[in-house]
Amino acid sequence: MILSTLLTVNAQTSIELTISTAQQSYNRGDVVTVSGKLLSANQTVTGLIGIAVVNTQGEKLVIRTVATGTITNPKGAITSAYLSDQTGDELTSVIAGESAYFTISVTNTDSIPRDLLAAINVYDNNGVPISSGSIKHIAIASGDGFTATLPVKIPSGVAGGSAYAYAGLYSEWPNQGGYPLAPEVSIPFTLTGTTIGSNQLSTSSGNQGTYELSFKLPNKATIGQDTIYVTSRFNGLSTSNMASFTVKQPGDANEDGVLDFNDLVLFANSWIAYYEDRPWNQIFDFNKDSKLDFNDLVEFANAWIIYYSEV
Ligand SMILES: [Ca+2]
Ligand SMILES: [Ca+2]
Repeated sequence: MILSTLLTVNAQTSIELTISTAQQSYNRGDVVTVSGKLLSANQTVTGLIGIAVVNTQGEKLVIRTVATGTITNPKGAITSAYLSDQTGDELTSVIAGESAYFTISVTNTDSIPRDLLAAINVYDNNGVPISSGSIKHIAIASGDGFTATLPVKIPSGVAGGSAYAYAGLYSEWPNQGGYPLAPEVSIPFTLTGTTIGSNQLSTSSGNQGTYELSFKLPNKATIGQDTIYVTSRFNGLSTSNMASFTVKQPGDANEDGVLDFNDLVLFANSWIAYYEDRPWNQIFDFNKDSKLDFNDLVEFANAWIIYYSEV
């Protein structure tokens, strides 16, 4: 009797987080879109989703929080977050190739002591995640918090113009079972000293229990498998899920992770085959129009230039 009651309660409070990506494999430079739903007892609910994307070398590319609706009682708060100098004085722009500093103040608004991990994830004007920084303090008492100035290295050669950093607050890294404690705070700033980008910014959205996040893979993203970790906590229950996608080098027809003369030979062979109406390698159909023509040659040349550029 008691057992069956417990089982009923568990079924009613079950929590689930779904995740999917638009594609299973992406080329370097492609826009990746991650989406899913937060479900409690099979109904979509409002909560915070922590998202971490880790590449095949274990490096964190993305660390973000997306809400699936309007959050009313978070367990923590980011009371301020801004671009600053080393001493915490506010700035509006940073030069590519130099260190940036972000000053972030966080509070434990829960009734119990909590570990607080504050993270900054910086994106360039093309929506490419370029850098991150973090700090963790353990056992922060209820109502207490801290302020920290986090150094973040901004690589040279990133896309300049309007850029964003996102400040997040977690119980631990989402790829280590942590969940978000507060809605993320976006920090607009100007990135100078580099070529202006295409203003194709990273986007995130969430409503009615759903979430979506998009970002652009770096042109020099590590080839291999990236793993996406998503986590949430709803009504005292934690949940997590994961998915993965493969990162490929565009034009790498022999799939050895390198773009070189061997791939150029395969391109030439496909070109001849296409015009002789024989089977050809679809990997070279960059614009996905089922033709192999000048447009694809231009794309192949672009991939070649990017592959052999310094940044
Ligand atoms: Ca190759
Ligand atoms: Ca084509």
